[in-house]
Amino acid sequence: MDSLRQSPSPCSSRPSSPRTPPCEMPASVGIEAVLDQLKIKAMKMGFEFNVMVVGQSGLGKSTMVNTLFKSKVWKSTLPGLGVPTPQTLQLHSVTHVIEEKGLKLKLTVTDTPGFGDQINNDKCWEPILSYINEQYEQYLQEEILITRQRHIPDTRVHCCVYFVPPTGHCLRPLDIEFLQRLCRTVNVVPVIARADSLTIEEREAFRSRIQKDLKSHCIDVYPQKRFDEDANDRILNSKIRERIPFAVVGADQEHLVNGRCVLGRKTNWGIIEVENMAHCEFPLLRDLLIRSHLQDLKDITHNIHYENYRVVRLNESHQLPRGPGWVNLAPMNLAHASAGQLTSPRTSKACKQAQEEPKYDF
Ligand SMILES: Nc1nc2c(ncn2[C@@H]2O[C@H](COP(=O)(O)OP(=O)(O)OP(=O)(O)O)[C@@H](O)[C@H]2O)c(=O)[nH]1
Ligand SMILES: [Mg+2]
Repeated sequence: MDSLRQSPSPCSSRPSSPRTPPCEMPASVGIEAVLDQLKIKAMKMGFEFNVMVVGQSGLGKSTMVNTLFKSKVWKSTLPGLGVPTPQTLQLHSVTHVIEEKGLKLKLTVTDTPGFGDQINNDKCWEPILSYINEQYEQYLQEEILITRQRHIPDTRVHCCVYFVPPTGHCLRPLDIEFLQRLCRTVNVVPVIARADSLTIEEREAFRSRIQKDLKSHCIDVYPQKRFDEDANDRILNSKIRERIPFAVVGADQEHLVNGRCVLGRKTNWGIIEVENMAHCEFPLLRDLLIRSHLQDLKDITHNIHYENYRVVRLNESHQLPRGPGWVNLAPMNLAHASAGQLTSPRTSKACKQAQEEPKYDF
């Protein structure tokens, strides 16, 4: 009898008769062990995470890349840190493997040349969007192979940090146009660059004006409200949405403050500590990227942005599949593909109208 009672038999829905012993619900079948399996698998595989920094020239993008690598979470010994950052002339990526408690994170930060210093800034977003789409294309080309790799290398941009100049006024037309295009292709987190040039009150006023501009121009930055999955997401993400754009300060030099070694900018009146929330919101940006939303950024990239790209590419291939799994994808010029391509199927009606102009220029 004892052994009968202990064995997990799925008969709880049947009414028990006086002859048959009453069936009890098994205490647990051990489903939670899946979590351990997932953890072990994740430890073996590691994570790939790719961030891109974009914005006008001189706003501190390259410095921020160094700040990210030098800050507490990603403390590393990258060669070349500490020397003055030269102007970025071409798009380039820095990859670093961070290991913590046996878990590996392959973090790639792509630095981009600043835009906006030309007289004609027409289509200055093209090289950036081309790069982002090239990464989707590479992934797609691997994915559609009949014999494909078990693990497709993921170079897709999971988050694009957009630097807004600290004008203190509102978003400039160029920022609006750039952001509208970026947001349809990638997760975008805007930041107020060089925030040390604004007073606390100016920062707050500037932030709320930017938030208003983003709303009125239907620029859906990360974390997007429409992708909140439940009430918990809504609560956590609403708090983040209230603080975006984060007012950040970048630095790649360490200084001694009260016996502590801190990352900061030295001024005549003291040190601006980048990891001190009383000084700037860099910790919020870092925590969003690495601590709280890394997997969500990856999921939205894969399930929404890449999916949009994939659907359009497969639809436009004009070739009927020749057998199971066969797709012929014509090569695409990612910088000059025709307007109207790669439209997000999930855009809301109101935003769709606003987004019809300008159209996609890949
Ligand atoms: N005050 C202040 N200066 C900063 C900040 N971040 C960077 N700088 C300085 O701004 C200058 C330009 O920084 P970079 O990081 O090269 O700027 P960038 O955006 O990469 O510039 P491009 O490569 O030309 O696009 C450097 O002298 C930095 O030390 C900041 O948060 N506050
Ligand atoms: Mg640079």
